[in-house]
Amino acid sequence: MAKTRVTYFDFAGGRGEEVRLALTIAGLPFEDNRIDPKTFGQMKADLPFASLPILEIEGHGVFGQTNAILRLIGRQHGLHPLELFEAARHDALMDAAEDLRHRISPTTQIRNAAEKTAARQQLADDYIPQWAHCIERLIGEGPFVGGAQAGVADIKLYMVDKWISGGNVDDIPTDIFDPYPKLKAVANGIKNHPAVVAWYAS
Ligand SMILES: N[C@@H](CCC(=O)N[C@@H](CS)C(=O)NCC(=O)O)C(=O)O
Repeated sequence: MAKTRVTYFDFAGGRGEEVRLALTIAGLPFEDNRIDPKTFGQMKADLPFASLPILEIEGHGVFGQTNAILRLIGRQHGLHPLELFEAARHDALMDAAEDLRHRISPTTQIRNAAEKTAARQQLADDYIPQWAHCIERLIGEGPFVGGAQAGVADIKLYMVDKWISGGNVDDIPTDIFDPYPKLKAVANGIKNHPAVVAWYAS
């Protein structure tokens, strides 16, 4: 089997954790290369997109862009649809997870505390409920995006829910996704997936 290595920062969240979980659910052994942010600057210029995560597969090269990595793993291991129209629905949800990140992440750079709170309250009042409503409409019968089987789109939604419902973003209520049972079912399905439970227990 080709050697596989994931490189990301040393925490159980963000885009790198999505890749780790995809490989974990796929049952694919991988080297979990966790780097110190202090050393990131030295490697940045050599990365495909000057960012992490990256996935290295022996004999195939180095891959960047999280959703592309997830789709690669997903298609290889039955975690992403091969049928084009169904894949487009999963892809849309994956890209929407990135949209949400791109709305919230810039608020971490706001130095003024009152301004930061106001920006996040605005997101909590407006953008995030609209986002969750759109996600809820697209999920289908559940419990996962593709029905009975978990896939990489579910991992993306799980990570978003873990980030926000886990209280990691001040001023955004941790129960903001509670009115969206399909989204919560997806998140809980990944959280309680036997491979994920085993991953966090190890
Ligand atoms: N579109 C890229 C974004 C990657 C990204 O921004 N990664 C962050 C960590 S989650 C990073 O490397 N930040 C450091 C930097 O950009 O200097 C992806 O989806 O992989």
